[in-house]
Amino acid sequence: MYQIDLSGKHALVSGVANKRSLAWAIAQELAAAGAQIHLSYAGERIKGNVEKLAAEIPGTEMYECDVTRDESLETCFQQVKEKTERLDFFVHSIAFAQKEDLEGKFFDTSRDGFHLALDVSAYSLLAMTRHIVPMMPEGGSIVSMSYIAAQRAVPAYNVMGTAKAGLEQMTRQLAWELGPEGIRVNCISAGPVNTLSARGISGFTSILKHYEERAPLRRNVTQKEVGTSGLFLLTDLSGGVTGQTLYVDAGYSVVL
Ligand code: NAD
Ligand code: IMJ
Repeated sequence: MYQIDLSGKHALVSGVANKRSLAWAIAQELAAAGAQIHLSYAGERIKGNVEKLAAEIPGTEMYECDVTRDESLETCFQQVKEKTERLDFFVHSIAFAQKEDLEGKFFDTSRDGFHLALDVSAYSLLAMTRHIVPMMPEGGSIVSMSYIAAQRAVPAYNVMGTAKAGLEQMTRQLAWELGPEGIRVNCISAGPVNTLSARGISGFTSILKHYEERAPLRRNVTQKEVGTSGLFLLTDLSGGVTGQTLYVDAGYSVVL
């Protein structure tokens, strides 16, 4: 029987807000394979939620990390280092744009709105990776979360598409830079999943229906499927894979 044993391995997973979060799906798969889980969360407002989830996986550590603030990043990684000197896996599952920038005209995006979306959703991968690389002296694996709007025009996704295009480019550039250190860097381009970040979007239900009709599998992907793909990209199962964007979208992206 084939078994993945991650006991003794440490994973830092960012972006858990509640039980629907894609980050939580990946954390659950890592934990089921035996990894020690470290969760970073955005702030006080969601701490209670994350505490309840963390309690489901005994031994899980939690750290506050608002990626827009350098002091918060510093404090977070100081605290992580007090718990573990080594990390094997890092999951970046963070995105944010102002609501108004996901509704109006793309060309009306303000300078501040553009900066905020790119700062939270793309730059934060660099800022966190900078802290993580020294904690992966014997190699490791990094995964972030993208969406097809990085490559295609998608109604209303606007500045988030710019951020995801950046994230996919950063995945390739980091893969090149960190390959010699034995660190692989990939991203998952997920089909739509009903999470906090998706459900507020006007017309989200019709987007789910559109995927169901058009995707080769004639259905939407599940949170669990994003979780198991995360496990694949993080572990040696995907040993030869780096710099890639893996579409976990029921095949939607291959169809005209
Ligand atoms: P989610 O709302 O559960 O996760 C988004 C996370 O970003 C939250 O935990 C939130 O706290 C965090 N965040 C926002 N601002 C932050 C900040 N300043 N500092 C730290 N954290 C911050 O929703 P999700 O759908 O699980 O999103 C996770 C990732 O998956 C995002 O990158 C998203 O773009 C991507 N994604 C989602 C879908 C989907 O349909 N749900 C599809 C493709 C890609
Ligand atoms: C988001 C906006 C527009 C269309 C969208 C999405 N589609 C999907 C999403 C079709 C699937 C969800 N998604 C992939 C995201 O990355 C969402 C990011 C996001 C969501 C919000 C909502 C609340 C808010 N700011 C946000 N910032 C980023 O205030």
